[in-house]
Amino acid sequence: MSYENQNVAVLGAGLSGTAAALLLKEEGAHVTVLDDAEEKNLLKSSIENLRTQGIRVVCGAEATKLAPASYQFAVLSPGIDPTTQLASDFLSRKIDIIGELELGWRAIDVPVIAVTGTNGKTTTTELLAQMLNACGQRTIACGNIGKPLSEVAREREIYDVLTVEVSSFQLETIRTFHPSIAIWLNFAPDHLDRYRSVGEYRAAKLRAFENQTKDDVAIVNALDNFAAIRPRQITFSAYTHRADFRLSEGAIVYDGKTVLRPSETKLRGSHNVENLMATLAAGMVRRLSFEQMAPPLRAYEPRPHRCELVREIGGVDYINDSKATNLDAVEKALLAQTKPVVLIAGGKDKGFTFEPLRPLVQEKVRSTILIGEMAERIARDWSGAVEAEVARSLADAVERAHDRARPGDVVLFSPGTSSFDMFKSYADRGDQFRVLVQALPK
Ligand code: UMA
Repeated sequence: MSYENQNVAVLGAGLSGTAAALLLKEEGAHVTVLDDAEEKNLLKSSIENLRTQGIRVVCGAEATKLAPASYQFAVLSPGIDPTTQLASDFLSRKIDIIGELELGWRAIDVPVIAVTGTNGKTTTTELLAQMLNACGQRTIACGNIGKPLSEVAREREIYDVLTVEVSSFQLETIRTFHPSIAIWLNFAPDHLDRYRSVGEYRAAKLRAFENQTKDDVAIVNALDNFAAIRPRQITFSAYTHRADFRLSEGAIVYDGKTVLRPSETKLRGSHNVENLMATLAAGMVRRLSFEQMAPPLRAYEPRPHRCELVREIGGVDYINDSKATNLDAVEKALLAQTKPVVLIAGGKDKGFTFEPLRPLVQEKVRSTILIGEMAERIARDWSGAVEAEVARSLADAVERAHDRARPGDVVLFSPGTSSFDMFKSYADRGDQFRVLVQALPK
């Protein structure tokens, strides 16, 4: 698609904004990147690169003072809430706004597998991409996983299919984005600091199916309900037998036949069984045989920060689950534990209470150490259910956990909310936890 001589504003100078700006520039547009953070707080090399390519970059308070009327349309980065001044100035003047995912989609000519869900998106996207490549179908894991679709479009590599992790933030601003296969892993409350209700969050995610037709496929969790969508549905579940892919005597079964034993893979927990099921279903739609798919699935190494065993010290396992940024993820991590847990949790206030975890915490957790903005709130939510203490920092929390844990326990760092009150990202938070644990005495 050509944007020759169009004036386009790109909102946000992060990964998405940079990729969108470079793609638009290559397609002939006059591009201005607006970011309301001070320039000194942005990645210098990235801003310099944009300017070298002839892209105007305006940061800080100046960014919200430019006249939106001079732009034909704007591209919004997913992390920018459309109600912020930067975005709403465009919306109120009826300037067309699309998201970076939509921009990338318009520039590619390859079928897309979209992976969404509250948890498991990144694991499934990566698992699927590795499996497809191992089976000779050229693909790349991209989207919310870290490499924006617009960057993939600009690189012009040849792929048979793209494996795209899609977040609710990205789906909010699609128009024509049309995956031939859409995977819906699961749904649980999250991002309530951005959405007014759980229903609003779900509605954003459901847009993954919006442009699908009856010739497309939706691979969906059998415990969810999708009566109103058009694509053919393939269901999976580790919890009910009323699903196309289901569990029987520890094996994943399809059409009455065992297709894979999850215990032969390096993934653990029922949530990962469902991630494997969804991956097998997508491979099946792509006409792969289960015999072809099993070896790469068995070889897959889980990513860091997802129930990652960091170290064992004096009979205590230290587990980094920093990727747990919502309650559903903590629930899954706790359910996967067979030993008494010393739990480190807490972080940014995302607008939800930790109360729903109370019964499970009472059952599985011996002691909790709480950090971040939400520490006091969680202590109140779990008061009387479990011993709780508030730590001053992650270092203090790790030291306290080391003191509390007895041989045979597990210290589980599963925060249950995002990291941005104390860290750059969940990965930064998990890396810091790992370093602190490695430094503990034997
Ligand atoms: N900014 C503003 N005004 C605002 C908010 C942000 O100007 O009100 C600016 C910031 O100063 C910054 C830029 O916008 O310079 C950041 O944009 P962004 O938050 O959209 O982040 P990107 O670097 O573009 O990364 C985004 C995704 N981030 C979010 O959705 C928050 C990345 O997902 C994704 O990997 C990347 O695009 C590539 O597609 C991260 C994420 O946390 C991993 N996603 C959420 C999740 O998984 O829960 C949805």
